[in-house]
Amino acid sequence: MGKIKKVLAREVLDSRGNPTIEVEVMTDKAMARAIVPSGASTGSHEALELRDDDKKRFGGKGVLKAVENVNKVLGKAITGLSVFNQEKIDQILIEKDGTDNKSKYGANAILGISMAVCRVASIEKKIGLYKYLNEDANLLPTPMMNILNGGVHADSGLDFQEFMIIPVGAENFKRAIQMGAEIFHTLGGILKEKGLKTTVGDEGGYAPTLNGQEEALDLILKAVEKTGYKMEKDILLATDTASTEFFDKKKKVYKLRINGKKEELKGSEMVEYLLNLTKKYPIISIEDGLAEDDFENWKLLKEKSKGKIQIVGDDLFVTNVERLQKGLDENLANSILIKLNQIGTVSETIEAVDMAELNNWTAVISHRSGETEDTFIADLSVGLSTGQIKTGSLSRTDRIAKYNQLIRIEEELDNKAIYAGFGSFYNLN
Ligand code: 2PG
Ligand code: MG
Repeated sequence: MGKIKKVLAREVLDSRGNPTIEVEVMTDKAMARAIVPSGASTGSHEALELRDDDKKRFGGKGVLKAVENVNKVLGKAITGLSVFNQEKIDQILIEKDGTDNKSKYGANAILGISMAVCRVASIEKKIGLYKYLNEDANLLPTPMMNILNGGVHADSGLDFQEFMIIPVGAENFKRAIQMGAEIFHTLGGILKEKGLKTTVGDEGGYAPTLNGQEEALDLILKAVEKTGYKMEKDILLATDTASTEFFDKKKKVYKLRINGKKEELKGSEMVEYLLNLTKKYPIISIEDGLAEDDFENWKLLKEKSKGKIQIVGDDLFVTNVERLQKGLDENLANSILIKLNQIGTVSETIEAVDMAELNNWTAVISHRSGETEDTFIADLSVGLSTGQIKTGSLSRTDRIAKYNQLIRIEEELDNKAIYAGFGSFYNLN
């Protein structure tokens, strides 16, 4: 029962209209498919996303090589195996590739298979994917909703990539989504009144032209209040500064606009700038406040924030247990962002979450800026009981699909469901 009969890959499109890989895994009784997402502000230590580099197709972004690797090599390597043996299948794929960063066959090719295997196994068992990951799972994650987009995800002129609201005070997940959507629409109204753009960026948040981080945060505070919610009681803020993107490696400075003025901040000044923002605004979580290899200043930020702020490593850790171990040893953060395609298999992703939790760090399941209709990460966040998910704004179906799946999961769990809320941020290490 549950033996893999066929594995089939094809090229489809992601939310930015770029090619990505979809994989189908078939058994005698069932079939499941998975689509792999793709980042824009990628860390240099991520597993390799294989692209064709054939400029005649999709500007070189085609994934036909990865598709062929699944159809001709990787699929055959796991045909006949039981879909219930996720770890063994992932191990075979890793060994078949044989490189440290999955560059032979592509992390996108490998991950597509890994996710589809996991999903078809849940279909074989006739249970939800989240339940297949853990039959006792009942924790709904607190969503971090990116309602203002900047950095490489938008043309807003904002250097910080993401400005997120977290409905910590909601009584359940469904209510959290309602709160987020109401605030998102109020913010749209405020921007319109001010004559600012209400078009959205890659993750569905507004992308108005603003003169810096403070203006963005002030607008969000105004929107929360005008909607009738209270900062700190109902809503906390988070930011992904994605600092690797504006770090000048040669000069070792962070180049960003603050209140309309171009500034160059040394690492220690960047740390001060971030800490000052947390004093002025109720920011509970800062992701990638420093560049991916600026370890010294990560350490400084962690020390100076004194366990009051969630310090999340994304480009810093790239969902990789070796990088995470360094972070644990050197006390660089207290949280890891989790992205399946940074590492390339479901098993290794679970390993990274387990390692974080074992060390009392938080783990935030995350989408990529190039997403699809696939809702795997919604189930993953519940199945792994991480209590936190970051999956974009309250517009665009590639983001909303994940929220809708979580609404369904909460309904299925009925009175067993627990919404993480404030609990996500208790006991920060
Ligand atoms: C990030 C992600 C998702 P990207 O930096 O956290 O928001 O962006 O997928 O472009 O790396
Ligand atoms: Mg990030």
